[in-house]
Amino acid sequence: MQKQFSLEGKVALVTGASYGIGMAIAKAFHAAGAVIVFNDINADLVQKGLDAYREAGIAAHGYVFDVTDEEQVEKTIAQITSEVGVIDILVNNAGIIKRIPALEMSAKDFRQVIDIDLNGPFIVSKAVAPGMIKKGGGKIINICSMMSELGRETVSAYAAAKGGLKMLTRNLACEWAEHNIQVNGIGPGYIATPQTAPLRVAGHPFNDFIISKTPAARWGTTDDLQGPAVFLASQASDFVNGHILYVDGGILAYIGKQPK
Ligand code: NAP
Ligand code: GCO
Repeated sequence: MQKQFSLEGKVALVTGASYGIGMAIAKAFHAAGAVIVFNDINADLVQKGLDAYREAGIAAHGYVFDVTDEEQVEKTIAQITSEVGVIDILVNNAGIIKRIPALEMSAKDFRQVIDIDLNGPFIVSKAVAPGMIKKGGGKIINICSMMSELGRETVSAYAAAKGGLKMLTRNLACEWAEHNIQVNGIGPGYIATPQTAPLRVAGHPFNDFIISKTPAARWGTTDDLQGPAVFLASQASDFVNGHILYVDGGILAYIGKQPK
């Protein structure tokens, strides 16, 4: 059974993994035996990530590219393939959020979120898939969200992107299953990372709100995502396709605490 969950001999690319959820997933992949490749949007972030991986005893490979830039992506994926090896596992993790009421959000801001959170995963998946097909298979994991299923005020662009990412996951799963590529998603609940730091300020109403909406009654940690990610990256999930695995402490199952 351990072999089912082993990533020995695999090359894993995690986008936007200089810190946060991406780094936690990359560390879990390393512990399962994978060679770690990651990118971020600028050299300072990549260096910060390389230092952090080294401190954790991981000789990661870091590359600078913007997931929305098709030319940069294709060039760098070719470089990774020649310098490290064919990518067996791709995690489309890089993402941003803009919390702006829809009536106040510019089309430019809306487009930027869609570009990074939805177009980016398409562009990187399309660049990585040919190598997987040639090699006989691979794993793609898209990092979705509660907002793949639910809306809330101020996150219209993010919800549209993450809802689209859920359907992109399902569609690529259908197109590439015949090549033994399994495309799935992870839908984290509310996780303590820099992205949610503004919402976790002590006494912030949102903090109490999320605790009340989560049956597990706590914010998730990036460690909570490690096991699910290794499962979807390993042969243990070879017959799982187009599935979004929600790791949310029960949020999506919960109608809400009944008033006392
Ligand atoms: P994060 O702390 O903001 O990290 C995202 C990473 O992606 C950052 O390193 C960021 O770099 C990088 N990035 C942004 N735009 C990029 C681009 N165009 N090209 C390459 N890299 C880029 O986010 P996180 O909380 O770890 O979340 C990671 C993923 O999980 C995101 O897709 C997010 O939507 C999703 N998610 C998060 C939560 C949560 O509660 N935290 C829950 C569900 C889903 P910069 O530092 O320069 O922005
Ligand atoms: C927000 C949060 C969420 C989380 C995550 C939940 O403002 O509502 O940032 O969107 O990031 O996506 O799954």
